[in-house]
Amino acid sequence: MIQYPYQGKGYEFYRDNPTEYPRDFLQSLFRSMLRIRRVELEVERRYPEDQMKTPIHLVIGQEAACVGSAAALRPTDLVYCGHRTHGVYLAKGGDLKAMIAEFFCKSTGCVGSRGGSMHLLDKSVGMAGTSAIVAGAVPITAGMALAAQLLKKDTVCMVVLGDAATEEGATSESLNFAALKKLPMIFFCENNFYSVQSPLKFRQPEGVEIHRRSSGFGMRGVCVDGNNVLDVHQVTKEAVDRARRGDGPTFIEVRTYRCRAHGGAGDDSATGYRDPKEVEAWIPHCPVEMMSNFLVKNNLMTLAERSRMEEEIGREIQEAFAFAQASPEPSEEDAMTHIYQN
Ligand SMILES: Cc1ncc(C[n+]2csc(CCOP(=O)(O)OP(=O)(O)O)c2C)c(N)n1
Repeated sequence: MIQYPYQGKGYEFYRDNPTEYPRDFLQSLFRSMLRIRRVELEVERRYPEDQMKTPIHLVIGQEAACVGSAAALRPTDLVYCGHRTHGVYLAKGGDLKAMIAEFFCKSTGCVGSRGGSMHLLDKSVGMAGTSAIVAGAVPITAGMALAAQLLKKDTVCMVVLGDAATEEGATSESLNFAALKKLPMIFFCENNFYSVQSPLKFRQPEGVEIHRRSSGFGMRGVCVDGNNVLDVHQVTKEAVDRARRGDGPTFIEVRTYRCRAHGGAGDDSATGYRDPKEVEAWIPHCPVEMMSNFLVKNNLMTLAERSRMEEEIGREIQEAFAFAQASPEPSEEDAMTHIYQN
């Protein structure tokens, strides 16, 4: 029998009392996950055409982590994340057309074609930035949280990091500093058990639980099933409330699974670093389908409502690609803007 890396209660059932959330809210969580999934599938389908001149890191399988956490934040709260950006950016409210245009290196891209998929940002919704340097986002977010604290702003700052980013010194330093200063910050760790093709078991001592490390820094650490959007939302909301009250940072570990290759389109399990059966074993725990089943079973969404969402999202995605492809290339003069020289 295949051992799942983690079997949270979300794999068997959702929260005991699902109706504590309004129907509209529950549907919006589902819709947001479905939208990310559909965008990712379309990006993946078109990627081999080689028109998108950017590396990509698909988030298929990890949608609940992106959506559940972002839904606990206000638009004015700030999020910074690593290289797996698409889901976090969209969940935080980033503009889809500008994201796709960025992939196509067009002037209408969210950073004017300067960054590609690993440097998305949309300040209008608090998507403060993303970084290709593993753990690079962590001290930057601690700095943003320090600024918010010093300026007495009511802002919570969340960094989204992978399990490998917890192995970097910058993360340890930031944990210490954030705990010391009681920063209004959340360390949101998406543990998908892999760093490129290196499984966690080759990188960290057996028995280590990532979220427990934070207690060594004097910081609260919690862990939930990252494929259960309601559990993710619940723990993030608690962390946000604590941070806003001035009670300091929280480290959240959510356990989830990357269903595609580390980078690019398709699955690379056949190269031998993970058993393709492990990937298959996660299919029944798909965050999108689990939430869909839960909503339908509890009469919180009809299949007709889901079909309508699929249609609307499908149209929106086609429009975003058409917009990106019809957009102009950046001009030569534009290459000289935002450049610092003294
Ligand atoms: C400082 C640094 N070291 C190495 C790399 C190469 N690299 C890119 S992504 C990655 C793995 C990151 O794994 P994780 O943080 O768990 O995130 P995931 O890809 O699983 O979402 C590595 C080692 C890098 N970009 N930056």
